[in-house]
Amino acid sequence: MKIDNITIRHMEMDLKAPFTTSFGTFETREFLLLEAVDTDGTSGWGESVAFNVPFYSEETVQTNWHMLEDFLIPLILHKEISHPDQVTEIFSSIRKNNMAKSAIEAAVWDIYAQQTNQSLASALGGTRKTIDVGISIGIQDSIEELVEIVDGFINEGYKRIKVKIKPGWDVEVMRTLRNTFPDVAIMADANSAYRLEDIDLLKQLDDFDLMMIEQPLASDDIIDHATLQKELKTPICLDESIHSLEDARKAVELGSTKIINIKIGRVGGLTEAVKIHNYCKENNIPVWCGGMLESGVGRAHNVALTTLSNFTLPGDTASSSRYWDKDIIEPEVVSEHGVIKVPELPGIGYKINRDTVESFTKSKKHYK
Ligand code: OSB
Ligand code: MG
Repeated sequence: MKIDNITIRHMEMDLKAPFTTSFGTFETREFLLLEAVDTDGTSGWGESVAFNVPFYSEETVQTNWHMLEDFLIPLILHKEISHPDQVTEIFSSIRKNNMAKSAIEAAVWDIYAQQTNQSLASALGGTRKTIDVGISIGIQDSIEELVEIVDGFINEGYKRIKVKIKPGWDVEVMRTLRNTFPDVAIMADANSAYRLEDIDLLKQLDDFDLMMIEQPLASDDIIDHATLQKELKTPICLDESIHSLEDARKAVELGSTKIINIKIGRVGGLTEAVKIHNYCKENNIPVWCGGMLESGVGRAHNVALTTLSNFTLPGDTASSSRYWDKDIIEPEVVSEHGVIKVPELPGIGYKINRDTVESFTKSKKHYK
C-alpha cells in the first residue's frame, strides 16, 4: 500500500453526561479524526485519543495536529508499506507523541485489513467472536447519586464497575459500593491522585475485595508503585505509566503492577499494543483494553484489539449510546449484558456515517 492522501478533522461531540476524573471534567469530547486513502482508493480511519487539555497526558488536539502536519504525515505519504508493523519504524525518528502516531497507524491497519479481506480483529491475531466489557463511572456529586448510577449499569449487565476516586472521594465511596453490591466486580481508578505517603489510606481499600486499583500514584512512576504493591493485597493496574513494551517489561520486572490497562493511543498504536499483550501473556499478567471516551472509530479499534487471547478482564469499551446521542459509525457499538459482538466485515467492520462526521467537524485539512 501507499497512502495517497490524508484528511484530518478537529471533531467535537457532546457527551450525554459530564465525565469527571481526579484531574478534571469533560462535557464535550474534542478529538482528531483521521482518514487515510490508499492509492487504490481504500479508505482507512483512525482517531487520536488526545484531549483538548493536557491533563491525562501531555498530548493535546493541537499538539497532535502539529505533529501530524509537520512530521508524521510527510513521513508516511507515498511511502511503500507492505505491513502496518512498519509504521512504528517509519515514525521511529520522532520521540513520544504516541497518540498522534497512533491515529495514522490505526488507519493503516484498517486499510491493510480491508485489502487482505479480513476483519481488523483477525488481522491482529484475535480469535474471540464476542468480548466482555465493563463500564467506567466518573466522580459524582454524592454517594447516593453514584449508587443509583452503578445500579443502572449493573442492570444493563456490564461485567464490572470501575469508579473514579480522588482524595476525599475514596474509602467511604468504595465501602458503600461494596456493602450495597456485595457480589459485583468493582475496581477503582485514581488517575494518579495519590502519593506514597497516602499508603495508610490506600491500604484501607484492601477491605473491599476490589478487582484492582488503577494508577494510584504518579503518571510517570513505576518505583513507588512497586513499593506500594508490596504493602497492598489489592492488585495494582498501571494505565498512565505504560507507553511501550519496554515500560511494561520494567514495571512487571519491578513488581509495580499485576495487571496492565492497554490503551492503543497511549502506547503509540496497535502494533505496540499487540507486543505488550504478547509479553504480558508470556508473563501471566492479565490485560484489559482501556477507554478514552472514544467515538465509534476509536471504539472499533478497541473492540478488535480486545479479541486477543490475553484480554481476559472486561475493558472500558461500553456501548456508543452510553456516551453519544448519535455516534459516527453504523451500526453503533452495542453491549448487551456486557457482551459486544465483534464485527466480521473487512477492516474495522463498522461503516463511517460521513454526514454525521461532517456535522461534528469544527475544522478539517487535506494533505496530499
Ligand atoms: O483513566 O481510564 C482512564 C477517561 C478519560 C481519561 C482517562 C480515563 C478515562 C476512563 C473512561 O476511565 C473510559 C471510557 O469510558 O472510555
Ligand atoms: Mg485509567
